[in-house]
Amino acid sequence: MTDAPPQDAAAIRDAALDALERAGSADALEAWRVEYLGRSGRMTQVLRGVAQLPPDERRAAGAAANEAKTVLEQRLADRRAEIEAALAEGLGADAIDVTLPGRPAPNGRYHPSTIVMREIEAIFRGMGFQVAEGPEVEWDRYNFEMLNIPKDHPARDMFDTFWLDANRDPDGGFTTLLRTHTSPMQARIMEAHQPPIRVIVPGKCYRYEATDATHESQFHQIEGLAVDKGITFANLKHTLFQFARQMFGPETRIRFRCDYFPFVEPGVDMAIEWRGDWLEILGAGMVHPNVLRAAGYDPDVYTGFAFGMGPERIAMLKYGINDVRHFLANDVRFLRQFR
Ligand code: FA5
Repeated sequence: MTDAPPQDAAAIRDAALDALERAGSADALEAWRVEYLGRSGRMTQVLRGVAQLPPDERRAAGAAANEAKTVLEQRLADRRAEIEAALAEGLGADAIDVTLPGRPAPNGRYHPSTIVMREIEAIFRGMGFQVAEGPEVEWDRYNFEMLNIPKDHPARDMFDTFWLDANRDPDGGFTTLLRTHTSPMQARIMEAHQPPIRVIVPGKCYRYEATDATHESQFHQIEGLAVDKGITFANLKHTLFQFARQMFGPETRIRFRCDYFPFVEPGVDMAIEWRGDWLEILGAGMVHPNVLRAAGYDPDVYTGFAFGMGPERIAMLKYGINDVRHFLANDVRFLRQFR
């Protein structure tokens, strides 16, 4: 309560309306309400002051004060609505439309070579093979010599080689290269371990090829090697037969034909029957006695089999890919077809 003389309701109303126009936020509106219409607000005080007026003035002053208060309340409500509408409009501009379809965040995928190599690895792991990896920059000694391919051996022509200039022998000949196959790991593994050995070796290989639909200069191979007492060609056949059935289906037929690789004897290539055709998928054979000997094994005690396959060629069969060059072209339209 205040003892101050009653103020002019109309003057306060006009000042209040003026201030209300300048209040531009919900907080400013609330401050305005407290100032004019709150418990001790200025208009509230005018109304209370009416009681102190002489009786003959009360009725008119009371009516004027009540009317002024009603005007202020009404205008406050309008102003509140205006500010809320402006706020909603502003929000609307930045609002998130939850009905829009989401922007896709594409997941990465495995490369088809990786998919096929993992599948092959899983099959051989299931048959008790370990998985090993070896260097892509290799010595002539492992890539050729220990595999029964001495210098000047014509079989070197089977492998168009990227030679490296890093090391030369005393005659100036190259001694290092990008491995042309995963077979050097046969020699490395036998040199470092004693039988029994059952291992597969996935990895990159390089050949100085004129590339075409079935030849890339970089590709993968998966080498297989089993060495023990009493390993026979029947073990090789059985292992590869089981592999083919798991990889290509339980009805898959396989065919072996004689082939020549200096590091096996006898040597074969294996084909599978695929959509009515026989397609070669790997080279294999019994580890040559010279290779066992070079690694320090006695070929009269130990025998072994080895094979080498190209996962890109296998992926081409499985997925119907018509050109090996797609694998390294890095075209996402090709790559996103595989998962
Ligand atoms: C070899 O490389 C032998 N080391 C395989 C082997 C291992 C035989 C153990 C006996 C015992 P070959 O050159 O055929 O063999 O290659 C084997 C596989 O590698 C081929 O069947 C093919 O699938 C793949 N391959 C070879 N060259 C290329 C190439 N340029 N592009 C893509 N894949 C290739």
